Amino acid sequence: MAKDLKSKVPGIEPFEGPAGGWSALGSVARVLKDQMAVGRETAALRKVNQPAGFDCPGCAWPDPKHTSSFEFCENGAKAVAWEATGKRATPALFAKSTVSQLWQWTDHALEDAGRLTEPMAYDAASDRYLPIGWDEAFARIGTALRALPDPDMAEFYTSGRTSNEAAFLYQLMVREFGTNNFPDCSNLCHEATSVALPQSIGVGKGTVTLDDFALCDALFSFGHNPGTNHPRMLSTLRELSLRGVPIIAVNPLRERGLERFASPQHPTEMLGGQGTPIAQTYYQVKIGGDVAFLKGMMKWLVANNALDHAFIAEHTNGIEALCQDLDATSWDDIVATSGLARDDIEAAARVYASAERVIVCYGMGMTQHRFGTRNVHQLANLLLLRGNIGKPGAGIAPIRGHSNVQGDRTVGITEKPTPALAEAIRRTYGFDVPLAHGHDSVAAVRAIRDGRSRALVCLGGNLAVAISDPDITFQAMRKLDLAVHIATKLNRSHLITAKESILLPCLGRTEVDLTARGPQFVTVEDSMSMVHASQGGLKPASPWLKSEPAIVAGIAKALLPGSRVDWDHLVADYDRIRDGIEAVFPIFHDFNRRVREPGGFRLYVGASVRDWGEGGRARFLVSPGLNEDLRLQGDGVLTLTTVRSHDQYNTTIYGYSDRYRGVEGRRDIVLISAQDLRDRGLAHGDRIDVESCLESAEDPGVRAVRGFTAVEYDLPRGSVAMYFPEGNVLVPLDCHDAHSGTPGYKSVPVRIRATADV
Ligand SMILES: Nc1nc2c(c(=O)[nH]1)N[C@H]1C(S)=C(S)[C@@H](COP(=O)(O)OP(=O)(O)OC[C@H]3O[C@@H](n4cnc5c(=O)[nH]c(N)nc54)[C@H](O)[C@@H]3O)O[C@H]1N2
Ligand SMILES: Nc1nc2c(c(=O)[nH]1)N[C@H]1C(S)=C(S)[C@@H](COP(=O)(O)OP(=O)(O)OC[C@H]3O[C@@H](n4cnc5c(=O)[nH]c(N)nc54)[C@H](O)[C@@H]3O)O[C@H]1N2
Ligand SMILES: [Mo]
Repeated sequence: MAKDLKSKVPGIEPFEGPAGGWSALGSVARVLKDQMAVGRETAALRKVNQPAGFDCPGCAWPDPKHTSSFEFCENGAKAVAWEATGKRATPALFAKSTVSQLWQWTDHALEDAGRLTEPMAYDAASDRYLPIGWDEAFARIGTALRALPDPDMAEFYTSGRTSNEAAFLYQLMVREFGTNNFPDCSNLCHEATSVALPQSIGVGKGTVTLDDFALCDALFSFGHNPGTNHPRMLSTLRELSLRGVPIIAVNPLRERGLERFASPQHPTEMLGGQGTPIAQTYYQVKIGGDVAFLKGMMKWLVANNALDHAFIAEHTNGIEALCQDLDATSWDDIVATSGLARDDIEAAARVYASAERVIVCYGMGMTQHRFGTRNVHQLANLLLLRGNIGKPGAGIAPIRGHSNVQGDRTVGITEKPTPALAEAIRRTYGFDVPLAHGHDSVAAVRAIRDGRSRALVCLGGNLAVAISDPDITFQAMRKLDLAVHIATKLNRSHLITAKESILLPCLGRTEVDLTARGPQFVTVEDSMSMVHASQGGLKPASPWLKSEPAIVAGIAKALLPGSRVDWDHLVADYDRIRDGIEAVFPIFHDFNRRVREPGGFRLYVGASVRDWGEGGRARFLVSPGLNEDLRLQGDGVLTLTTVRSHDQYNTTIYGYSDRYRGVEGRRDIVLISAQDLRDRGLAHGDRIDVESCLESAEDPGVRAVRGFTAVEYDLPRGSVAMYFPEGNVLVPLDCHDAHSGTPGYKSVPVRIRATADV
């Protein structure tokens, strides 16, 4: 598209540079200046991902072993600056502004108020949050929870920045209380992975380590945006590219980080301007067209006898059914659904077949669909066809989001406890664990909507904004008896007040966590099952903050007067919590010793060594068709995906610059192809309304976003994109993957028309 056309719309100007480079350095300098605590933050930055430092809260991409030089990362620097900020949201702020006034602030402004400094409780009479002592806060929470007729009427949310230690204590408290209601951010994220991969390969985690990337000879990237969401991965991709390894990107949007990267670690590249090319081939698949693309590749492999027959015979079940399904799938349908030519898909299959060791990476573009689980099954099928799981240099790599989202699940945050977990907790702590399955995130919000749940406790996060259908969700949460938020910063969920609402401010990763027995460290697990220690060094943002483990223990003591757990003993010394984790989860054997080794240790992942779990074999799983629900749409319907901008961390809006996509100073846009604009008689820059075509039996009504600006963009015809969370109003709660509950944020059928002048 012509540059002059683009510049006519305010804030829209194509970005020609590489990912990384000087623009990334400039952006970090700006955020440091804006957060007004340069000394504190730059001290913090020197400790990111160092052997004796703290784990970067930015993402779950692993660290190279024994990192010795600071690995520059724009995303990480922003996440650290945002937490280590000099700004404070003190009681004075809450005295000045009522909750109704704060509600009018933008999401950016709310968090930009700075770190929460004291426990606060909502006072309905004055519509204000007022300071409250810790003991009083814990007592009120305990009383309100115990007043519920049934523990299953409370929901306990976890966001994935929480450490293993805090998460373990939290699930212990909740289970002793008597429920498995554990909605968590993973339900909104990689749940499709956690459901699909155990069915395919016996374990719900990735099978590769960072070392495998040095050995692979082809890499496929499906539906993730490393330049923005896991920038440290770009160093790995750059090395592959320089080694001549083909990188194949499959993504409806041409993401700059997958195109080219200038590494700030390499001064010569910074001088050169355009950086290192990343993807050898870029397939702009239609939104939701990945299964078609994958089936096309697999059809070619079968037709050309490019399978690893020995591996298939020894290690797998189900090949016949897969071949029948591929036979029954026509190339015409594959081409129509993927939006790609047969020759191109076959070319991708040839690259795949000529490599001995292939890694497939994927993110939210695969999981956040009504058919997320089916997407992940097909990725596993592709790898299994050539024995690309369980050997060096090959495997599957789900790219996790939050820095400890994987660890939280490993240490027991799950609404579906196994009998083995229940038994291990009973043996270790002497109480019976409920076995009935609890609520995931969508089920929790539905229960709140229907009045079946009356209390919500959140260990971090911003559930109301992160989940689908905010209009329904906000209204529902206002009817709660109790809302508790353990948080570092103020966000919109905190302003949705219940009869009793309590805000508990906690220490962040960057800060010293001191108990009577000395400074403590916590542990986290990255995307590749590496567990390591994280210890902050900064002075806490306020003297009243408590650590997450201490807050959980405080609530537990108030909630469970006759508890079988000695909470004070555990939180005095986190080694004791880790001993508990090891007692309940044998894969953590020798935890306290192994985590003290530089770089930590890797948890056992069976599929990495071709141990396929129950049944002894990996399974080809068939899902007939090509996600036909995408095509039941009628005339003029487009498929909308919701993505992160370059200047946000989930619901945390750092600023309004989506640099690599050429968007500055705004978020109220819809990216749409020239052809789709023309078909509707629209032009670049027109104001448009987006209406959801998803009907909800549970919550009928029109879901729409009005007055956004159409931005002509290089996208496949029929595919449009806007930002998360602005797009969440278009997704009804009951629009989710049937198997994993993951909301279909990435394939919403919508209609677009010009905004009517009023
Ligand atoms: N700076 C920053 N870092 C982050 C986060 C953040 O918000 N900001 N969030 C963290 C979290 S919790 C997570 S889960 C990860 C998320 O990291 P990503 O998985 O990269 O998340 P998204 O921004 O949602 O981007 C999804 C990508 O999928 C593509 N896509 C959309 N629909 C489809 C489709 O149908 N098919 C295919 N093949 N591709 C599609 C989009 O174009 C986009 O490039 O990042 C983590 N890291
Ligand atoms: N439409 C659409 N919706 C989506 C997505 C999408 O791609 N599209 N992505 C989904 C995904 S992948 C995810 S993971 C969810 C994210 O959902 P959440 O994890 O619930 O949301 P976050 O925005 O990460 O949470 C931000 C808040 O966490 C708190 N916080 C930050 N650090 C800490 C800490 O160290 N301790 C504690 N206790 N609190 C802390 C701060 O108060 C901050 O306001 O959103 C989901 N929603
Ligand atoms: Mo996520």
